[in-house]
Formats: sequence, structure tokens, C-alpha cells
Amino acid sequence: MAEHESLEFGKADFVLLDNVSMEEFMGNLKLRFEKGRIYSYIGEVVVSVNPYRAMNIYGRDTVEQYKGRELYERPPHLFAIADAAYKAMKRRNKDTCIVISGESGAGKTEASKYIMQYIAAITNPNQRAEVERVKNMLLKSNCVLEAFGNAKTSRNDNSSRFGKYMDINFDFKGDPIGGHINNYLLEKSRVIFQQAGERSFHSFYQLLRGSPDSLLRSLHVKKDPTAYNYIKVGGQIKSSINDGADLKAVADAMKVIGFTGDEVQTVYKILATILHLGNMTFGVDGDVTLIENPKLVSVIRELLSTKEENVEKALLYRTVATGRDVIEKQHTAQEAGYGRDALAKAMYERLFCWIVGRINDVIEVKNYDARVHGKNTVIGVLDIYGFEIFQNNSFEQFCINYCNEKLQQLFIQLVLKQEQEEYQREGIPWKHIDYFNNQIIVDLVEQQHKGIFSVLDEACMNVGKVTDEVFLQGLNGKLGKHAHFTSRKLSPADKTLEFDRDFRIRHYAGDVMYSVVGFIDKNKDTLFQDFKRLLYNSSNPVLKGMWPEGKLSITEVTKRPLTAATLFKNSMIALVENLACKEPYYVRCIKPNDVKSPLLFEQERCRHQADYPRFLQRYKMISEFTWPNHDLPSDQEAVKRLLQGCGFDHDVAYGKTKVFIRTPRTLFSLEEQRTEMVGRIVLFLQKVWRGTI
Ligand code: AOV
Ligand code: MG
Repeated sequence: MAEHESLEFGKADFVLLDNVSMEEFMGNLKLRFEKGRIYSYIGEVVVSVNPYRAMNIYGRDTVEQYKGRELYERPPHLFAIADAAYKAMKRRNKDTCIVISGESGAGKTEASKYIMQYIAAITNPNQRAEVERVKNMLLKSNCVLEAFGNAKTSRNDNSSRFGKYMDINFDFKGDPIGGHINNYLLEKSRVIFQQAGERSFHSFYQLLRGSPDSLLRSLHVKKDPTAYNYIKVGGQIKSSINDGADLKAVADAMKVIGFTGDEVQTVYKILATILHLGNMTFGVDGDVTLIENPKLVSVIRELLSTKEENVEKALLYRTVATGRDVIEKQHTAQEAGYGRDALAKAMYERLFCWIVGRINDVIEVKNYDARVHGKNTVIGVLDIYGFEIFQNNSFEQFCINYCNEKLQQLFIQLVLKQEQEEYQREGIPWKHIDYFNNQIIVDLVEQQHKGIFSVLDEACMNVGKVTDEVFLQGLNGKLGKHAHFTSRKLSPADKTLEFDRDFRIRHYAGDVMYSVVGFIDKNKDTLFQDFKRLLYNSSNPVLKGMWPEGKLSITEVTKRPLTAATLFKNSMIALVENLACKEPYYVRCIKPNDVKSPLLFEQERCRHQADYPRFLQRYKMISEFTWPNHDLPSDQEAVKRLLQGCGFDHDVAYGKTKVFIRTPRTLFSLEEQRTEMVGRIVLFLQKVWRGTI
């Protein structure tokens, strides 16, 4: 039992309470939460309940309490798991990773930041300047990435709209010498559209709200976000976030990281261009498509440092290669609108990836020679977008939820593997544990030929009609019998499937209805080559550098690019492989006000187990054979004798160092007997004290 934790706060460590019912699990969590204890353990997993208020538990004094201590020595805390990962890395030369999971808004990103802060706080005792520099960069990078990659959603005011995996590299002394960030699929559709009550990425509001007038003037933008179509669709401009102040913090962080003045200016220009694009409309005059607000073209030209006629041409025409000929095909107004939106999304996504790349340039390990200094080890911290269910769920939610399935699968594999190894170590035959293995859902999404991604890619390759409906037909045809998939066509009687275009997946964390609308477009993710050329031909070298493939003319572009689904699938598979070869530590975040959300796995992880001395210490008073001390040859024998005496022998298994108890009832009964005994002892002592005996 962790130090300084009494039962008044509930059980800090679920290990002795394991396999209890969900009600009891939640009851204990709730009790702890109400007492201000937001962290608990299940085995070696830290469970964190989002407090939704500032907690005074991350300061220097708390760091000192956890530094170098063993996991169970102190009350549960993120710092304890960070320390465990750090110790394993330092003492045993292991690459470790901390995987933070949980639904949207549960506290993953905050947790990842506290973990990084802790690591920064306990390293570099000698204050080496280079290490301090690296630490500063790693910490500062969060603020920049959040500005460009986070947004207010209906679930979370600061929701990560990208997945992030950060490696921190350490030298042989255990000090950080660099790092690397991998980012996963940014939800770029948010650039042009937000659901009611949501916002676009913070960066836009920060720019408008926080910039001095001179900057706004030079970008030709107004202070008021409602002037811009792209960022006002959600109707939610305000949030709990102070955009103006944040812009200053972001600008400062970018400066510290080493973004040049020109680079920062280019970032602002790109944001402004996107805002202007959103206000651009197209009309027709006879058979000519035209831009209805030509002033915007000249503003965009100026911001992108290109020629005015090039901007106009890229927006209204598309270059197509037909055999040997190259022709210019005029867009319809609708096509032009589609192209404009695709350009806005692509510019933002590219900007984001470029920012990550620039940060990586600065934090990557330099001048480290493993032959001289020994192996450099790594702690990886994974903070992804959590499982989410919105009113309308599209391709992005589908990808996000698939990502969560993948991590759940990894969790199952690694934790069960550890469990199995522990059983083997203890000499107990491996028993089947009845848990839900979500591999079936992972397969449903990613399997070759039959999986949803394959069906989607196939629909996108169709030469004939390529529509979202064709995709849905493909799904119905291939997945009609799948237990985790259904649609209106397959279950006509199911009233929850309101629309023909919906399909439903039974995820490990709940049912989600997806609308197929937009799947094909988002998967193909087409950006006309004309736009790439436009940006490549900019006289602004920073912007040009972001678009190297714009160098190619239409006839040189031969390869069909990989689809968004395939790219995402490949990146997820690579991520899981990377995590699987490291020693994993888990943090499972929980949202307190959404208790219904399934917590399936924790139950599996829980098992009543205790090593013999610990068991005896707690229960020895309930048996005459063990109270006050036993004279049996070993603690194991004593525990056996005690349990036989109580009639619980059938419900336990004896390992080499631990006793395993199958059902909670046995444990409760032991606890009851113990309480009764403690009561009697207290009474007895009181009597002695008062001299009544
Ligand atoms: P998420 O990362 O799990 O969601 P966040 O880490 O962004 O969730 O947490 C959401 C909000 O909860 C934060 O902005 C804080 O206001 C609050 N919060 C979380 N953890 C703490 C804590 N330890 N102490 C105080 N407040 C906290 V998503 O990114 O949506 O899946 O995609
Ligand atoms: Mg997050």
C-alpha cells in the first residue's frame, strides 16, 4: 500500500481490489476523486481522472517526493510512472515508452506535459548548457504545436486534432540530448468547417486577437474572427482560452526554438491567405467562371509573393494532360469552390508538418557518437487524439477511433503478455481470461481486401462512378455479416440508423455512427498540381520550400499518390511496431463526468494478488495459526493454513511469491473478518486501558 494513503481516500492501488464489478471500480474512483485523489494504480497502470481544476500537485516539492523512489513507495502519481520509465531507461539501458490513452477530454495532453516537465526537472543536475537548451526546446515545442494542432471541440476546449509521438533521447548520464516528434493525420477539414459549438485551430483566433494593428494591416485582415467564413462556421468564437495572450507565448516559443523572422512572417501570411480564401466566391457569366471578389486575388498574390494572374488561373483552371497534349480546363463554379477549399486545407496541413519539421531540425540529437559515449536511450511519449463520438462523425473520427483501437490492441497484447509471464514465473498454469479482444475491430478496418480502408481505396480507384454511395455499397457487400458492422440496408428495422448514408461500428469503447458523406473526397485528398506549382513558384523562399513537388509539371506527375487512409494505416502500423519494441508504461485517463464510457480493460488487468508477507501482514489476525506470529516453515505455508482455516482454499492459487485470489467475494470476506478482528482488538485494548479487565 502506498505511503500516506489511508482507506479514507479509497484504495490507491486497485491490485488488491481487482476483478471487482464495474460499479465498485467506479465507486472507488469516485471516492478518491471526491477526496482530491485523481491518480490511482491498477497494477502498474496509472489511472488518472481529469480534475477539471488546477491542482497543486505538480510543483518542485512533489517532484522531490517522487525522484528516484520506487513505484509503490508514494501515492499514485504521473511522476511515479515517469520516474519508473526513466529509471528503467537509465539503470537498465532500456528504451521505454509512456502510452497515454483515454477518450477525448480525459486529460492525455495535460498528462504528457506533466510527464515531460517531470523528466526535465529531474535531469541535468550539473546544469550543462546544451542539455538545458534541449530541455527548453522540448518544453517550448508543446505550446507551438498546440496552437496549430489543437482546437475547441464539443468534447474539449483544447482538443488535440493530431496524434503526437515524441521521442526524448538521453545520453549515458541520463540527460536529455535531443528528441524527435512524429505527428499523425491532422484533422485538416477543420480549416474550412466546424460543427456547431466548435472552433477552427487556435492559431487563427490567436493571430486575429493577439496581433498588433500594424501586423493585421499588413496581412489585410480584421481583428474580428466573424469576418471570416472559414473560422466562424461553428458559431463559437469565444472559448475558455485567452487567444491574445497565447499568441505572445507562441511567438516567444517560436523565437526560442529558432524560427527566423521571415519564417514567422510567412506563417502569419499563410494563415491570412487561408482566411481570405474562405471569403472568396465564384460565379458564372455565360460560360465563363469568375471570381466574384477580385480584390481578394490581389491580396492573396501579395501574401503569397506570386503573380496575380497565376493566382487567378490556379483557382479557375486546371491543367490536364491528355496523351501528349496539355490543355487548360476551366472549372465550374462548384469545382472552383472545391479547389479553393482543398488549397486552404493543404496549405494549413503543410504548414503544420513544416512546423513539426523545423522543431525536429532543432531538437534532433547532434554530435553524439555512440562509440565514444555509449548507447543513447529513448523515452517515447505518446499523446494521441482520444476516442470520440460527435453528433456527426466522418472520415476523421473514423481514423481517430481506428487509432484508438490500435492502441487498445497493443495494450491488450503487451499487458496480457506481461500477465502471462508473471503467471509462468509464479508457476501457475496459464488460464484463459475472458476479456474482449478488439483485434476483430482492428481487422474490420485495416485488413487487406476485406477491411473498410481497402473497400474505400477500391471505391476511389473506380474508373466509372466514384461516389460515397458506391463506397457504402461496397461495405454492405463485403461486411454484411460482420458482428461489428451494420448499416441501414443491412438492418432496416434498426431505427437508430436514421439515414441511408450511415454505417455503424461497434467499437471497443462504444457504438459510433459514421456518415459516408465525404469519405471518398477526403480519402483521395486531391490537390490540383496547379496549386502546388503556384506555391512553388512563390518568390518567398520559405513558402517555396514547403512545396517542393510543385516543381513538377502536370506531365511529370505520373504516380497516383497514396490515399489518406493508406497513409494513415501505414503510419499507425509503424507506430505500433515502434511502441511494441520498447518497455511500455501506461497512463489511462478518464473523464469523471462521463462514467458510462467503457473502461473494459481495467477489469482484466485487475486481479487479487498479494505477495505472502504482505498478505500475512494484513490478515494474520484472523487466524489462530498466524496470530500474532506463525511457526510454519514459510509465509507461503502460513497463508495456505490461514486460507484453509477460513474455507477459502478452493478459491485461490498459490504462486511462488504471491497468492492469487479468484473472486472478489473471498477478498471481501477476508476484509470483513479482518475489520471485525481489528474492532475486537481495539475494544480489548480500550478495556485494558480503562482497567476494566
Ligand atoms: P485530452 O488530450 O485527453 O483530449 P486534455 O489533456 O486536453 O484532454 O484535457 C482537457 C482539459 O481538462 C484541459 O484543457 C484542462 O482544462 C483539464 N485537465 C486535464 N488534466 C488536468 C489536470 N491534471 N489538472 C487540471 N486540469 C486538467 V483530446 O486531445 O480531445 O483526446 O483529442
Ligand atoms: Mg489532447
